[in-house]
Formats: sequence, C-alpha cells, structure tokens
Amino acid sequence: MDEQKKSSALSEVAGVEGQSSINPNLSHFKHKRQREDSTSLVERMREGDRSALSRAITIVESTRPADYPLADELVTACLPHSGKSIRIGITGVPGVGKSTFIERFGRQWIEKGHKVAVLAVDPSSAKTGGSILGDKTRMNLLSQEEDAFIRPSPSAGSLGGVARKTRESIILCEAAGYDIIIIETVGVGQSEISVKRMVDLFVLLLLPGAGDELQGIKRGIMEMADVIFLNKADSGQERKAQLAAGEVRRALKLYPEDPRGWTVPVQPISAMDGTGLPEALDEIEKFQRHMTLKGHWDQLRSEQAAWWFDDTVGEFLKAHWFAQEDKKAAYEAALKSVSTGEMSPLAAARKLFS
Ligand SMILES: Nc1nc2c(ncn2[C@@H]2O[C@H](COP(=O)(O)OP(=O)(O)OP(=O)(O)O)[C@@H](O)[C@H]2O)c(=O)[nH]1
Ligand SMILES: [Mg+2]
Repeated sequence: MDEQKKSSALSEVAGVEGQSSINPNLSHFKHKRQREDSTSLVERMREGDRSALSRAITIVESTRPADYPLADELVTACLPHSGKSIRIGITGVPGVGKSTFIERFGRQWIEKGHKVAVLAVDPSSAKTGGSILGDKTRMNLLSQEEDAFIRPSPSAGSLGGVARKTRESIILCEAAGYDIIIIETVGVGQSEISVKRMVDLFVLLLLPGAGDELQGIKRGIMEMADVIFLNKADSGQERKAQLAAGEVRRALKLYPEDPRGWTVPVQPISAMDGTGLPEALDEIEKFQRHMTLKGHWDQLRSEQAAWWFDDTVGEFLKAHWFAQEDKKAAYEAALKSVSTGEMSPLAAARKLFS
C-alpha cells in the first residue's frame, strides 16, 4: 500500500481528529444539533422515506472524521429496530448474471410482500470510484419498485473500510423496514470473506460449461456457499447446465460435511427468463427454516457481530498507534530493518512493543 493510501485508510478508522478540540461552550450546541438531526432522520427513514435512508447511509459511509459522531448516533438509534431480515450475499465471476438474478429475485420477494434492499461490496469500484451506475440500469425494474432500495457501493476507502460500512448500512436498511437485504459482490476472491461475515446465507452463481468454470472459482469460495445456482440455463444450454450441476454436486461431496447438517443445493436457473427462480426462493426459505430450527441463525449473527467488533478494534488500535509520531517513526524504522533482512518480522514486531 502506498503512503497516501495507507494514511487515508488509517484516518478513516481513527476518528480522532475533529472531536477532541471542540470548544466546550459550543460542544453542547453541536451535540444538541446532532441529536436532533439523527432523531429526525431516523424517524423519516422509519416512515419509509428513501431519501432519508440514502442520506443516513451517506453519513455512515463518510470518511470525514467530523461525521463519525452522527454516524455512530444513527447506527445506535437504528440497532433496536434492526436484525429482522434475511441477509443474502450473492457472488460469482463478473458477467455470471448476479445483477440480472437480483433484479428478478428481488421482485419475487416484493410480490410476496417483502421490502428489498440491495447493497454492494465491490473492490473494483473501491479503486475506480464506482461501477454500480451500470448495475442500477441492469436492475431497472427493481429500482422502480416502491418497496426496493438499491444502493451503490461506497466508492472510497480500503476494502476493509468499505465492507465495515456496508455492514452498518445493513442495520440502517433493516431499521427502515427492509426485510430482505441482498449484498452483491464480485467473485474475485477478496470481498467474499467480508461479505460471508455479514450475511445469513451466501449464494454462489456459476456458469454451465462444467470443468473449466469450476477451476475459475477458487475452492474457498465453493466452500463458503450455502446455495449454488448454475445460471444461464437457457438458449440451448439447459442440458449443459444440468450436467454442470451434477458435477458441482459431486465436487461438493469431497468437502467435509457441514456440521450444521445442511446439504448445499445445486440448481440450474435462468436469471434472464426466470426458469428455476421460484425454486431458488424456496431453497433460501428452506435454508432459513433449517438454520432457525437448529439455533444456528442467531448463533451465526452473534459470532459475526463479535468478529466485526474485534476487527474494528484491531483497526482502531493500528490507527491510534500511527497517530503518534514517535510510534510511527519506530514502525518505519522496524519496517526498514525487516525489508533489508536485518531483523525477522517477528523480532522487529516484538521490539516495537517492548
Ligand atoms: N442467456 C443468459 N444471459 C444472462 C443471464 N443472466 C444474465 N445474463 C447476461 O449476462 C450479462 C451479464 O449479466 P449481469 O447480470 O450484469 O452480470 P453480473 O454478474 O452482475 O456482472 P458484474 O456486475 O459485472 O460482475 C448480461 O448481458 C446479461 O443479460 C441468463 O440467465 N441467461
Ligand atoms: Mg453486477
């Protein structure tokens, strides 16, 4: 990571500037104004005002330390109203049909009386400043639904920072009454682990064409999937998709058994013409019933919350360390001796903390 990126990633989590030097005479008004802001924003969000939800997410995504207190207030105010949703992660290689799938799948949930929010974790947009504009047009019908909310991925910060904010945005969406939360991520290996840690179930989309495609998907991602769909089972590819599904099922048999007693379903679908989509929704409801019945649902969520807390504390510790000039200099010196081979990474780290 270059210097500039590193310092912006760190100041993103530090949250120290701008809070410590408030004039005590003004701080009362500042806090009062913030409280009023967050209260009325949360009220409007809960009444179904999508622009209020958008604004709240913008505050939560902000990398300006001055926005952190308000962001924290918003999330804290939303927490008691959150949690009552199914959080679904969707992954698969670029072009597999994730957005097309979400477009139809989301509308199916809405037809059943649900409210659907779509968020994205996209490491490429974190670098380039966003690709979701294309996604919004691909989810054209869904984005016109009253009961849908589609949010571009945060376009600034490190993947870790982006993912952390997406997780907070889930809480805001839930408080705003969205009970189906869909997170799209690009299947390139970096963002899946973060998304897996914020969702109840993880859907992997694959392409038919058998063997070759399987190699394109990292084994680790296959292992993370709770449900697998072979997309594009249409236009003469139906048989190929069936064969590929059989092959994936056989490949999964080589993995250790799921201790939760869940067998990953593998189904061909067509996100384009809708074939297999009602069954896809059934599989997801089946998964939810299975996990809830066995107590795994709540257990997973509490483990995830603990993991995110731990991860964030780690980032904060690092940020506070680097905020101190002498510590930063000691780190730079240690890094240099590690790079030149003078010290081992372990010895250098030990020295830094001695
Ligand atoms: N034949 C066929 N084409 C499909 C299907 N689903 C998606 N496509 C097409 O595949 C292309 C990519 O679809 P997207 O939904 O944008 O794929 P994506 O996985 O979201 O792509 P990225 O966001 O770029 O990673 C588009 O041209 C779609 O029309 C399907 O079920 N059948
Ligand atoms: Mg997409």
